[in-house]
Amino acid sequence: MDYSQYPAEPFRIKMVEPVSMIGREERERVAREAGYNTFLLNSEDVYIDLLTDSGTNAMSDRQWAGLMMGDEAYSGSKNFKHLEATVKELFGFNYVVPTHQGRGAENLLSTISIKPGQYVLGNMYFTTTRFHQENNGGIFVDIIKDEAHDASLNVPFKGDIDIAKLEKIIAEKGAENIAYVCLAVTVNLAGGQPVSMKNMREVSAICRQNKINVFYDATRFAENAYFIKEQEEGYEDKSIQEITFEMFSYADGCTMSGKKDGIVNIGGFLCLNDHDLYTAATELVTVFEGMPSYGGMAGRDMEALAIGLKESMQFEYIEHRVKQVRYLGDRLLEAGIPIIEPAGGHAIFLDARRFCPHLDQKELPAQSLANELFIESGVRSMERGIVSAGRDKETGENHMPKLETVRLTIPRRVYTYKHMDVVADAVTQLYKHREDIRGLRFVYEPKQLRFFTARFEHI
Ligand code: PM9
Repeated sequence: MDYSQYPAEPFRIKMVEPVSMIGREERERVAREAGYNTFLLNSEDVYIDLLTDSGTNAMSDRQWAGLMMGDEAYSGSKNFKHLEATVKELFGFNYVVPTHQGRGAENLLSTISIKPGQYVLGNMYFTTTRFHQENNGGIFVDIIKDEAHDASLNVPFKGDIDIAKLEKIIAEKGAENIAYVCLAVTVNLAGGQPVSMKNMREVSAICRQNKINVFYDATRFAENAYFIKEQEEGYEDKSIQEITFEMFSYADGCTMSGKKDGIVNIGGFLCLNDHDLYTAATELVTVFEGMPSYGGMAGRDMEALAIGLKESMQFEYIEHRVKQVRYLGDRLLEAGIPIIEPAGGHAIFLDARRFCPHLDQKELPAQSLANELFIESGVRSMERGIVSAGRDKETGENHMPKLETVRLTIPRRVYTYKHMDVVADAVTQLYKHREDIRGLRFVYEPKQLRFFTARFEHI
């Protein structure tokens, strides 16, 4: 192994959580009982859990110590003051409203910023984000560059917004009919692909000229900042903190799920610069989350998040984080496995279209592949294809995303390179008999965010 290409873990392990593997027959049984939905498996039946990097992170000794400093006053907790000061220092926004997790912030932002019938522009959709936008009468339009929809195209900054698409839709629909631009850093469903600083600067200039707000989905901001440092000219000598601050200087606010780059198990927040919007958010947060000084979070959790945000910007941490993900991608590519290229910041996405060319998209190839990987090896992953994409709100027809993928998501500071080897070997083994993978169909389809709780059977 090349230790500079794949740096060793920049931490020592102080506490462990034993894992074990059940046998293949049992895995077949529990997968069937879970309706062939990996979300519905019991954690204790899973060997290596790559379902998500959301809330599954290992906190540091400093964060655990922070939990003991929880000020659980109903209002005005000192941990809120710490979180607020940290977010203002790192991101530079005027106002911070805590929420129980990212979708709480999305609910607030969509409700206060979208008038029914307005367009919301984004660099590819995210499930909960688009749900809240559409639930508030918004019409979502994807304006990411076309490259992002091509899994095998290996080019940097595949998360960039297509400037021509942005200008075209403003000209066609009129700036007053656009609620805001939602710019995700990184883009989860495109494979964890980053957005370049150049693109953020251009988007901001156009939107400011047209008086359109730009709100970031900041969920994986630190990973995005690392890619800029590594790959964008002029940023190699800047710190992650400097890059982060510049990134957010081009935005009018952001939603944040602390469960990812905040390196905690729960929490999130909404940031805003505009005082009127902030006032509207504080009025609404009391209805859905709690007082504006806790927004559904315990004091101790706000403390852990304040500390985690700073830790995620330490160079040794974030370099290891991104390169560990890349290591898994490199191992899979060496074995000839089709994945989204280049490797993103939080996960490796198997390209189910090329993995299972014998299955039509309507036979849910990624859902089937995620299940077979669990049965083969005890490794849990997540479908990110037609099932996740859901149905068009107007027509009721299935969205048919070009990317039909299975996400192997790496929790932060939880698994080692050896675990990545085990995962790569498991996928490689399955690839050898991939034509045995059978399609699935729904037996229960929830009306919204169907992927979480749907149930399936073999065709
Ligand atoms: N992401 C993930 O596994 C957890 C829920 S969906 C399976 O990737 C982005 C880019 C996310 C995200 C959650 C949220 C919502 C917003 N934006 O889960 O509500 O990746 O904290 O955040 C998940 P919360």
